[in-house]
Amino acid sequence: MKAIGIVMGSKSDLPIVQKAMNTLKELGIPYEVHILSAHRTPGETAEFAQQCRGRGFGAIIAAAGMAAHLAGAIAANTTLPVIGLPCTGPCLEGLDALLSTVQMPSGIPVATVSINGGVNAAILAAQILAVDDAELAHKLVDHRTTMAEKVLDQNMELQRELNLR
Ligand code: RP5
Repeated sequence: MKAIGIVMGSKSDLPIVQKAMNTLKELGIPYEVHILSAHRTPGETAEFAQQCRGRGFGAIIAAAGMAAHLAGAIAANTTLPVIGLPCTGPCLEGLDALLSTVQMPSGIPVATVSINGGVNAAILAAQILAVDDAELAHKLVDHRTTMAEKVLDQNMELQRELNLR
């Protein structure tokens, strides 16, 4: 199975990235995690992106906040699918990162998930790998079934609570 490359612009993004790491782990998908910044380490970021196909990654998750250019900078240097994960910063509640990540010019796409959407970044990465991996596709179906069961259980519990009043 191919691995997922995860990059974050700063260690301060780790709590959001941790959600992606946990989800990939649950699905049994190997990953590597690095701190690389589009602005503070532009050379190393470009070098990483240029090498990531050769390193056996199937997709890249790029998490960054504020004027978030990390996902775009990676996408500019690889034809692997890049998933942008906008993170909340000290102001603007992540809207700055969302717009910086999603508004890519024509020709260099970034598949952007919701602000702080670490879980969805991992699931989307898994879905990309599952295009030609039937076992992983089954795991994703099981994951959805578990989610549905949780919702139905919560609903049953709510109905019980409401009927008690
Ligand atoms: C971005 O700037 C990082 O991705 C982070 O979300 C934000 C703030 O970085 P720090 O100042 O916390 O290192 O590049």
